[in-house]
Amino acid sequence: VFAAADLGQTLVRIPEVGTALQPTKLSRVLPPTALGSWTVRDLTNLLANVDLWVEYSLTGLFAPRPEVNEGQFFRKCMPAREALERIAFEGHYSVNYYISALPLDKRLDKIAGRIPQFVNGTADPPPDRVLFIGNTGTGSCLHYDLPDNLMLVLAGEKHFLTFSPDCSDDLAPYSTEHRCCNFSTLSDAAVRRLATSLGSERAFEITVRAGEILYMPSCWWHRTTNHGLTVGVAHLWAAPSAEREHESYRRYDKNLRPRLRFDMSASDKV
Ligand SMILES: O=C(O)CCC(=O)C(=O)O
Repeated sequence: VFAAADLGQTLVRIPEVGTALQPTKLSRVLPPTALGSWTVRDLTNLLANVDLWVEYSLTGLFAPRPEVNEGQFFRKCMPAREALERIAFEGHYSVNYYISALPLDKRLDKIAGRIPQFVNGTADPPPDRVLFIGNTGTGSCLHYDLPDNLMLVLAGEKHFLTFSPDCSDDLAPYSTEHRCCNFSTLSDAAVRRLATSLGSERAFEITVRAGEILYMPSCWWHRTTNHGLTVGVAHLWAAPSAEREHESYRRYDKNLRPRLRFDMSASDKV
């Protein structure tokens, strides 16, 4: 991945990560002027009355695992204003709310326009940019993606626990009709135990702070947790290496498809 961010007059070239195809923070940190302000008030003004999907649960990590999570993890469509209030005051509600993987370029022009534009080595912008907004304790359970990802953290702090692609057999992936095999069925406690038992080349942690950019290569497993009100944008490009991995990605899909079903489009189940 070779990316650049257009910061007004200056084109900042982010150095190529090189041949070390493992999750790496890029050496370039975006200056505060390029990050902008991302308080709850700013976000509320920018999103105004947009309706969006919010994940929520009593425990922090939203985990779409129907066999264990029935009745524990939910999604609901609500006005952004309400979602952001719940995120800001989650301690008061005793529930974790997470705006997760919200497509940025389709409906959220005002926010999209404030985020530095990244391009790859052939000057293509990412086909997908998705937004994550959550408070302390929220995050995403262990999964991997086929595209390469540059995760830009605009506010707060995002912790990644990553596992190399060759750990897949230890991580018990599953698939559904809607999803590929890219989610683990292990509990979060089991994921953390496994990480300590594997060598640091196969499993390690990275903290990404406001202004920092993490390169997450295709097919690397990752689990995230947010600290403080955290705003992050994932920039997703399908790299040539994704093509090579495509077969193993599909393999689990075929083998595991009949076992589990989960309807991500289902609305609030409370
Ligand atoms: O920030 C998050 O919670 C998840 C980010 C992520 O896993 C992704 O973009 O693939």
